[in-house]
Amino acid sequence: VKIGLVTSNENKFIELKEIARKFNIELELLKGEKVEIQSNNLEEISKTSAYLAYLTFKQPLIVDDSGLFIEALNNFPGPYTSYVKNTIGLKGILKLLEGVKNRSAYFVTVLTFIDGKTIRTFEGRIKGVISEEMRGNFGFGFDPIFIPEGESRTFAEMTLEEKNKYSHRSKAFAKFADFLNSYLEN
Ligand code: ITT
Repeated sequence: VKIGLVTSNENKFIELKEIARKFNIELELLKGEKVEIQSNNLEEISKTSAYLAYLTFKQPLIVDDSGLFIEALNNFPGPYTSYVKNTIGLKGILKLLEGVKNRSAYFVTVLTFIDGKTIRTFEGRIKGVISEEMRGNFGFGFDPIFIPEGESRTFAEMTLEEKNKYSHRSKAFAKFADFLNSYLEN
């Protein structure tokens, strides 16, 4: 089967395409700016984006909405992760955490699937810690400062395949693939 992915972030597509391949799902990049409402709830944002994208593309598609939640910052930036990336950036986050002992954080991806008959969301989460400094050149976004649980390397120090083994995105996609299998049978 072929499913569209609406995103402006090519790195997401590269990751998801590889994850999808393992489930025999072909992902097609539908390049475009998603409409993102402002809300404190990632699921609500993801669902609305999917719905609005469907009105444009009118084909079975998914959108991926992700965020980084930092415990010591009361889960900031969460739904505002993209805005924070474009404003204070990774350096700004490291600065906010200077001298802070609790560096626990988690990444969440909420995938929404829509096809005109149904709309479903799938969540994936990975716990970890924020590193003391930026490390690594792979990946994108906040990867250079996020160390997943049980690892000593940041996501940006891992190959695509290694990151995919742990990532929030893979976990969300695995749930979606599971759903899609039984959905297509009926
Ligand atoms: P689209 O909305 O067009 O899909 P985006 O990059 O704006 O692309 P999000 O709003 O979901 O996507 O992303 C929020 C921010 O989180 C953004 O700055 C990303 O760089 C970052 N991000 C998302 N997934 C990430 C990951 O796996 N590793 C590191 N940073 C990530």
